[in-house]
Amino acid sequence: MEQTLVLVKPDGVQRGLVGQIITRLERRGLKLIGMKFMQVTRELAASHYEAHVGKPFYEGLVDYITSSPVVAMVWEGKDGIQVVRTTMGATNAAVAAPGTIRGDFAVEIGRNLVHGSDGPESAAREIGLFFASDELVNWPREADRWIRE
Ligand code: DAT
Ligand code: MG
Repeated sequence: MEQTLVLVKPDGVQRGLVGQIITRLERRGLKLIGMKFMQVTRELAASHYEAHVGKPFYEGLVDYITSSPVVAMVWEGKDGIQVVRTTMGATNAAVAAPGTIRGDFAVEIGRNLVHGSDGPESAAREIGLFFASDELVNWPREADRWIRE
């Protein structure tokens, strides 16, 4: 079972889309195991986005993610990283497929509403940045046998 970090970014909180974004992940069949409402500091943003240091959009990206609170979550599921990313849609919301979060609610790359880890290493690293291990809840879900073989 994979775990992945999801952020509802400041635009998602400010636009009142937290519930709709969570609903889409829930109804896909992913399981929520951690959640907090928080302000991202510049220090945390720098760690989270360290792969993008030096890129032309980096400063704007840090300004954006620290501009207003976010909802940070850990979701779990079989192929959970990929399932979250396909539910989110393409990074550039202008070309994200309809039916995805970005394709339905966003229009550009710099206000793309959500973050989802892009692989197992980044997921482990990012979950560790945002959550202590005792903030993640291991719980049995009765619906699991109707969601997975
Ligand atoms: P993703 O968020 O889909 O994993 P990413 O990790 O490549 O995408 O980039 C992180 C964020 O940085 C992305 O959500 C939006 C921003 N970003 C990426 N490429 C960009 C670009 N070319 N111009 C402006 N912002 C960009
Ligand atoms: Mg990424």
